[in-house]
Amino acid sequence: MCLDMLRHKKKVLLLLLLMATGSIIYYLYTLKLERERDANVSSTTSRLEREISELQAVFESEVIPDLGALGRPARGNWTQEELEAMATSQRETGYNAWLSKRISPERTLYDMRHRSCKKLEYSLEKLPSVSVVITYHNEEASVLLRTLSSLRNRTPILLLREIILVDDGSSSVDEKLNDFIQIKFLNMVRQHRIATQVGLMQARVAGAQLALADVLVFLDSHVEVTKGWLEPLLDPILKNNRTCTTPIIDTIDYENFSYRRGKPSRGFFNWEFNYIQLPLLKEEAVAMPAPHKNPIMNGGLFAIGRQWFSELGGYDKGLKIWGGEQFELSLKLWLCGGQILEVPCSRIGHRYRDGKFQIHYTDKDKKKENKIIAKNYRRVAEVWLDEFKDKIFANMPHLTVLSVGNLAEQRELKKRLHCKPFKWFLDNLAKDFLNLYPIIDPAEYASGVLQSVSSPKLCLDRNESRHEHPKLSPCSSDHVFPRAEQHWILSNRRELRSGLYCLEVRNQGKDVRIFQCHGQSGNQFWSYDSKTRQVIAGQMSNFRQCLEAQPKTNSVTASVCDPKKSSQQWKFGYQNNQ
Ligand code: UD2
Ligand code: MN
Repeated sequence: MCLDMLRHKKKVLLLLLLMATGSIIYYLYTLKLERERDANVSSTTSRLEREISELQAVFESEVIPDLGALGRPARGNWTQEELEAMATSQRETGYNAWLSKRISPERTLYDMRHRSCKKLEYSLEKLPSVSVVITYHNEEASVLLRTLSSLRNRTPILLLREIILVDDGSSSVDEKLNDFIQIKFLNMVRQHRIATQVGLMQARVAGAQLALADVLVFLDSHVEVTKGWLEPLLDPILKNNRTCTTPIIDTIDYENFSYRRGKPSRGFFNWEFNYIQLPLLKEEAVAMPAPHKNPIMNGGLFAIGRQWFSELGGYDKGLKIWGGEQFELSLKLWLCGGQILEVPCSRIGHRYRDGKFQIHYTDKDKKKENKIIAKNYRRVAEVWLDEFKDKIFANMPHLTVLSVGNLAEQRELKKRLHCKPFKWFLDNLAKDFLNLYPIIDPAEYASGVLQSVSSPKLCLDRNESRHEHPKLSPCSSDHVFPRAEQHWILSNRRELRSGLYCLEVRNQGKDVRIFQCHGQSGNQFWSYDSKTRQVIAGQMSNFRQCLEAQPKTNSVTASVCDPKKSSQQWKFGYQNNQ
């Protein structure tokens, strides 16, 4: 019995010894694993750190600390050489790209919200999270990085599910920049490249299709968001999921990158499809900074429920490259049961471009681009403006000679969603609009070249090089979409316009000159008689004179009208009564 107990004790002891040894071995093993992991982690961290600093050297080494901080104008004691570099970069891109590289992507911005906005409190758990969709075509690295940094630095992390960055067929892929974005913003940014440019509309739709969050926020690639920008944009969507919200768009100066306050407004378009801003209604101004109705969004910066965006079919697939999509989406939103609210407590800065700088998204071929934009406009007018489309066509007659493509899908959608007519939009959202932009009955209108009948190789040219003196120059081959200096529009105000300039008579009709359009009729009043082909100046019959070609001097004069004179006869590129 005693012997048995002794044997048993020995066994227990042995077992205990075995267990202890096992534990020690296990402990040592885990210690080793931990050490290895630590070594791995620190080698990964140092690798990451190394990579970051290498890439920082590529993209951020020129940054001058505090330059442009708080959104102040970025000024410095620049040398002559530096000033020239700035001017060159601005000529090439429409903004001071040279300076942009020197302003920190993490720069601070002054909080310019209305004081009552700063007091608003939101419960972040209740607000939906967002997928920010940014599309770009050939965007400058420093600009893109500042856009992303501002988002990371000024968005509550709980609400920012992801940033989807869509490269819409930029001419070259910057692998280094892509790596830098991945490392710098870790798993916040998802990059998607579309190999061949599809235009901002379809690129945004592609981004939206990748999105995971319930709310989409679309932004241009050259913006900076400011403190508290997101929460007030989400609140109205939470209350009504067919709401689209827009921030106040502040201005980032294209020359010195200063951050300037934008005004609250109600967006609209005039009868030439230019985006315009109407003043707030009285009651809206009083209720500031509460959200107010925004008939037409500016286009680039807005938040919308993912589901609602998809029910609306995203953007019309026939819209290409750039332009007009803001009208399409806004009209569709309002007419098909939704609403757009501008939210003054949310402010985002947008860097516009120098107005003199023309956008070039199609291989620098301006003419091709104008045609694409014109076609986009025509599609929007045909589908959404009903009988009011004629008001647009009266000002932009060239739209009517373009092939508009298939509209069946858009019309089907309009029916399916029981969308209201455009008249409802005018009556309910912009009664003041018609007072500001009255509908003038379209008179005869025409657009394109003015080709001399007596010298058919020559066309009227606004003569960019010799200010104010129009001339005759060899006609562009395309008579409806000629080059800009030969493109004349007989507007429904009866101006003979080329861009911002108008043809006018001076010295009791002796001289014909080019001057900025003054909109006062008078010496800028013209008509075109399609029977006699005369271009006639003056409103009163006793004051009428006709435009006459002087091919010997390649100039034009105004003379007593004589229908037999072929030098007074002109062919217009396109006339509405043809
Ligand atoms: C305004 C809008 C813009 C858009 C445009 C009309 C604002 C602040 N901006 O002009 O969002 O609605 O009106 O269409 O409201 N892009 C592409 N692919 C292209 C062309 C452009 O991804 O083929 C990108 C471009 O890089 C930019 C965005 O689309 O991020 C808008 O283009 P923009 O900045 O030239 O337009 P913007 O601000 O002059
Ligand atoms: Mn833009």
